[in-house]
Amino acid sequence: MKRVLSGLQPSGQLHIGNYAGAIRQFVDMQADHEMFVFVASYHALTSTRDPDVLRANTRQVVIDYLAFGLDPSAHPNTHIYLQQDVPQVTELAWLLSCICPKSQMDKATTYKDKIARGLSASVGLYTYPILQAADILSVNPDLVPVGKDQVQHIEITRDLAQKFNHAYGDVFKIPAYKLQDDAEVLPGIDGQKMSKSYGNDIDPFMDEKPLRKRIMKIKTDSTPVEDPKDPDNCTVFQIFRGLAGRNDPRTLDLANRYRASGSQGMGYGNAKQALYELILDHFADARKRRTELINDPGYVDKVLKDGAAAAQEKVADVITRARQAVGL
Ligand code: AQP
Repeated sequence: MKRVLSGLQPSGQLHIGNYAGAIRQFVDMQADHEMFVFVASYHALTSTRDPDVLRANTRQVVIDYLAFGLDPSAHPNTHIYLQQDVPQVTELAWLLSCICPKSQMDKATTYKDKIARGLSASVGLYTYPILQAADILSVNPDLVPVGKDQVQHIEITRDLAQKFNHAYGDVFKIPAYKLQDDAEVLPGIDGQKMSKSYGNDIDPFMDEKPLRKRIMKIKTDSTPVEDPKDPDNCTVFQIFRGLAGRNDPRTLDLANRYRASGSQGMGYGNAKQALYELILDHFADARKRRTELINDPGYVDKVLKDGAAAAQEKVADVITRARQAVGL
């Protein structure tokens, strides 16, 4: 059984981009993979300064992983844990940072994107890919499922692992990455990449009324109802396609409605309504499960305790070998 590692930052409420680009793959993989899925709480410190907010978001990500369908009780090989429960990853990050050329961090595009969008240019944000590499390498995974925007970070991880092995002997397995078949970066309501911390996200767990209001706010152009529209240039359609799937009959049908004209023409309001209904339908089970989980904190605590123990076992082995290799 192949081992898989992935994680998300608790930098805000998870959104449908996180689900479509990442979590959906974890859920699909758990039947026949050993899953290590963590909550990247150290990483979230690059953007979150309020301790209560960090604590609440961290807990919420765990609940949402479970609500979206990660299920350690049905799949004993699925382990969910908090990054702070394996603090050895920060030591590993230091060992990796000592073999990482500064120029490699200079090239990281997510750092530039995040600065451009207003995050403070901390050293932590700058070396974020090194800590991510440490997270990955710490459990010796075979495979890392990613969204398109994270591919560069996995390339950095593979490169650092190779550099380390070259300098000190074989310590790390070089992990492969897996892009979801028709993975897309979902835009947010402003047309930019949907992100937890940019105020442009769609939270699939919102109550129906505010959810619909949010979807109606998605930015569109002013093409009149009776004119044909290009679905590929429309944020509403891009989100719909990312969630339903490129070849799903509902996506193909909506694309045809965009292209229709005259009395058959469709207004953007109808496309938004279709997206709203898709979200309610797609997340119906997850929304129900989430309410149950919020009322069962004991179960969530147990998931985290078991997950931390499973991760600790793997990390202890890797860090011991890495320390010996460098001469500590
Ligand atoms: N808009 C998106 N479309 C598709 N996939 C996405 N992912 C994030 N946004 C989209 C995928 O979700 C995972 C999230 O990883 P992360 O939480 O470590 O950081 P991120 O990519 O920086 O996520 P956000 O939502 O944009 O958060 P903030 O605002 O904190 O930066 C990754 O697998 C990513 O590909």
